[in-house]
Amino acid sequence: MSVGATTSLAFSLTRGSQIKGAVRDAATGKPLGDSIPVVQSASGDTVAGLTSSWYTTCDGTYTTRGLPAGSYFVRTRDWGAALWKTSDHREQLYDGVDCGTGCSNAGGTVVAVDGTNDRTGVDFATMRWVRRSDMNADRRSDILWRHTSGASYVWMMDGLSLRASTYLAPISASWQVQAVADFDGDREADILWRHALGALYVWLMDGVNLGPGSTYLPPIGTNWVIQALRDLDGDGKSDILWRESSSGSTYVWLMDGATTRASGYTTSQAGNDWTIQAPR
Ligand SMILES: [Ca+2]
Ligand SMILES: [Ca+2]
Ligand SMILES: [Ca+2]
Repeated sequence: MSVGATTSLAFSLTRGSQIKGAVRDAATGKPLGDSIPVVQSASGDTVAGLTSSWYTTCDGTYTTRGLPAGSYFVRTRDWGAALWKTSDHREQLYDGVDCGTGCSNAGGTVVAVDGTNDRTGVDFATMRWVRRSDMNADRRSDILWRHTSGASYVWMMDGLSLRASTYLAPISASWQVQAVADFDGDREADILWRHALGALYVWLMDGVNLGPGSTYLPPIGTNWVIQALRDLDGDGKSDILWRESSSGSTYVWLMDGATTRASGYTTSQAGNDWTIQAPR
């Protein structure tokens, strides 16, 4: 038996190109730290093992390293989608092609690199999924029924079909559904009730069940009418846009679950001869 060293195992490494960019929310411009830029070859194969930064960091930026010279397509992917959960943002193919989920390269702009120099500015501005009455966070709006007796019933929809259906907790017919919106940002719709006398109550839903934290909201006169429930500050939680019926004044509650985190008149006001068309 001989013992010795093997010599002259030489490597010649090529640096490769980097593709750099950022992913932001299209509506707010806020950086998205939950996206995964995916690099694919022109034939559609994912370029595996070459990304040292799989996901965007908290400032929304990303860098993929070690790319040999070639032509690539780059698209965003969401952490949620990667984990087989519901994603927050639609996927996007560079340059600006919105494709919801499962992007193909059709219509995308080629990102060419020479294997040495970096390519910067491969940026994305992606849209948040619109969910208005999605009770089970599957990105499909569901249908909430109310019977004349006061009973509430949900159809979990998938296109034309029902995935499931069930009654909700009983509540007096004196309470009316004001809106269905996601107040706590868990992607599952919550229910805002208003009593005939004006009281407000939020059901923070866990699917079709009442979750913890369901409670009354602060009192407000019945001359104030809910105009819309939308996310006005981009934190992923629906807020409440109020309008006073006689003056037309607009007032906002920024919500965090069933808590009014902040509130105030909008800094500009419009007279009653103006009607809000969106959001509604
Ligand atoms: Ca749904
Ligand atoms: Ca919710
Ligand atoms: Ca909000």
